[in-house]
Amino acid sequence: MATSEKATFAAGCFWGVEADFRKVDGVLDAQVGYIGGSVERPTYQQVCTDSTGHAEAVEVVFDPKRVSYERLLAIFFAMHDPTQKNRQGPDVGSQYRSAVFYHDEAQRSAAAAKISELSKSRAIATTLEPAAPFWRAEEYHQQYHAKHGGSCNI
Ligand code: MHO
Repeated sequence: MATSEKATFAAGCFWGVEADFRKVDGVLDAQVGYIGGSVERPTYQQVCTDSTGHAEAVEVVFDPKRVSYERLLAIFFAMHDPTQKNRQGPDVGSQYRSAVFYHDEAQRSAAAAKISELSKSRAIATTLEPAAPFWRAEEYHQQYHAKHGGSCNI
């Protein structure tokens, strides 16, 4: 088993998503960025307009011996409301969509299984998308909560 793997999730404003994943045991690193759109090197300004197709996302590097991908999926679904389509609380637009960007077939099938399990009790809006180029966001967005304190949805 490799010593580290990547997982990429979108769950609304990426500030809080990064902070939550950084607290997880076995998560080695995390960065915020944009994924799943059509423009190269998008800026926050561009992504904000909801015209590039990108989602605000977090790329997590984890040690699979310490935390499983399934556990990261469970944490992801618990940290946001996956029933909201193209929004998360006050933040509205496809850039705030709930999405799992899978890096391989094992991740795709684990995420698909989790989505179908959750779908038994409520309508899940989470999209399952292949990992595409991940564009690291501007430095001031990295570890935003750690730098500024506070939480999201403001
Ligand atoms: N409602 C938040 C969203 C920021 S997030 C990086 C704000 O504008 O403060 O999309």
